[in-house]
Amino acid sequence: MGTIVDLNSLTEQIKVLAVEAAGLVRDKKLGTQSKGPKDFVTQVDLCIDEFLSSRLPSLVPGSLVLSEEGDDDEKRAEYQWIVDPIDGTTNLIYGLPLYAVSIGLVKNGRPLAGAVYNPPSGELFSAYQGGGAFLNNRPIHVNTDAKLAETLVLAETDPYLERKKNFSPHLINEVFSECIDYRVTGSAALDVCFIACGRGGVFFTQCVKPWDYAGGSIILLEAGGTITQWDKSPLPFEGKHGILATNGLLHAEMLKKIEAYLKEFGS
Ligand code: 2AM
Ligand code: CA
Repeated sequence: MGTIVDLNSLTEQIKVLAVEAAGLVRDKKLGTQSKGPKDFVTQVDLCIDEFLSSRLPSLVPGSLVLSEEGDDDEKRAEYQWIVDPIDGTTNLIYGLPLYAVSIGLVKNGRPLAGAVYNPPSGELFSAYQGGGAFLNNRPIHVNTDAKLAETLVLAETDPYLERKKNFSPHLINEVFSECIDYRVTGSAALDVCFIACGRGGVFFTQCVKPWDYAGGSIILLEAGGTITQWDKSPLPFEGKHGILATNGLLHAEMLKKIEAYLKEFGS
């Protein structure tokens, strides 16, 4: 028989762990290192990673942790924690208050529960399957913007991609000519949560990895939104790919735009 999990109490526990993890490193020296072109990690990321990797598995028997800062050869399990100790590390380094501790629980490749915590604001987003989505324990919903021309768009710029293969700035430009305006927060996890609570109607980016959206995806779905890859296929929770997160109403219009854009410029 499979493991039976009480998602309500589990989500309360991961909310506590996300806040506790952020508290552990409040006065820690950053100790910034480079992981690759325009891609950084700090001692804060590593310290939170160590804490969450040691605490999460005991919450669900047999579960394993996949973390941005963990081992590459992490094994897969029925219940998988997908963790970004700090999403928005470049913001943390520059003192911009847009970064988050993100914890997602996925069962056989489907999102079950998540918590995303932004320490500077104290905003804690959370959800579990079937339980609704919350910001600091108050219910949240996507907005009702029904046209691209009538919404605010969030996007990331994918600076670590090779310039010639990076379509994001061009697509942003294309969308910008139509929407009210766009914003780049620097944290994909927060972008997804911001769509969940109506702070924009659309979020897209060309290249993310599972830890960037695992926590936020269930929060957006429970808030009434839609999240897929750029070709409309479901999120794989592995590899790297584009994502489109919307209030649901704008998904088809954006998919069409992405498809047309890639046909013209994308190869
Ligand atoms: P990070 O801060 O955890 O690295 C900013 O453009 C967004 O993209 C952030 O969510 C950031 O997450 C993520 N990001 C940064 N480097 C990345 C990479 N090499 N591949 C995929 N996503 C990345
Ligand atoms: Ca990270």
